[in-house]
Amino acid sequence: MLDIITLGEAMIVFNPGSTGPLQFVNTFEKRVGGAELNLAIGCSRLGMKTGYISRIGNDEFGRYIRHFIRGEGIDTSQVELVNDYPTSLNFKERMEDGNTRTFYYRNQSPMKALTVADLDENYFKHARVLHLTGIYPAIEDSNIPVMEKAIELAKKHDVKVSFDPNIRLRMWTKEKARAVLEKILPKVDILLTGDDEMEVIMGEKNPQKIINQARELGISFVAVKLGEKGSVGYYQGQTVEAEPVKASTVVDTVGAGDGFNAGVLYGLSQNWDLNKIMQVANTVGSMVVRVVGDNEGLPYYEQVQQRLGEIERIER
Ligand code: KDG
Repeated sequence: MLDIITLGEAMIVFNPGSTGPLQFVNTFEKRVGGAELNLAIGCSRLGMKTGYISRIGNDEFGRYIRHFIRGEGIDTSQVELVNDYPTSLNFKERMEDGNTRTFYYRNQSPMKALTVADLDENYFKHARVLHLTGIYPAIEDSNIPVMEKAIELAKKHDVKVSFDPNIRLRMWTKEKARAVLEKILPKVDILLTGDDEMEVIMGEKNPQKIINQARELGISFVAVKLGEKGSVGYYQGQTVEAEPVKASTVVDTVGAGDGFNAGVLYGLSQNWDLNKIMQVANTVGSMVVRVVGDNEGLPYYEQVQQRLGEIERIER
């Protein structure tokens, strides 16, 4: 049985060797990224059994990514290397204050090779939660029916659907994102979103109003991420406004939301109360931004406990 399965595209991320505008950066470091993969890594490090459904290029980068995913203890039985498309890339620009911009090279995405017929029903039968994002349907229109089929299989086998809109405006317009994602929302059980993303989809930025609308759609768990202002969660009749957890230093904000999501899904799997779920999720998110890279800063559960002062951190 897998606690979490997720579907999406992994990419090679070229991290700049220096801060400042990308045109003046001369060296890059090869890393791995992709929102759904970051989430899977976060969940795996926290202690959950995770599986990843993906297609990557049958090339040097694709082979490297598959090793990397396996190294994180994630099941790769549904990851295939395909011949007709190269592994996607993105180049990151990082400013001194930790702010980033991402430049994608992914219009020949290997995810185009994943069809409805490729989804293995048996994989869904043995999963507890399916996590999806709005990035996968933004890559290519033909991904939309595959995503719908994944949701249908999840519903058929009583697998909870977790969803983060992760709206990437470099990949589609607000209008297109809204048209596609508003149809997904009524099928979601766990909504993990930024307030600005719900403004695009629901026309609403206020966390309480987002929660109200989400509840009307039948969504049982809602977390609204507010960046430096913390987050607001709703579950089983209770609303919690969770204080932000201050990061000791901010060097790279990419992946913080995925870390937050992993914290929520871990907390739900442990049947924690909402206060604890939100506190741990904020803590995981804050630990990601201290480290350069999209997933390198994702903590193991023991490190979360140390950060919360629950257990002692022994240096040497
Ligand atoms: O959430 C972080 C991801 O967005 C990043 O790792 C890679 O830009 C990316 C993407 O499209 O998944």
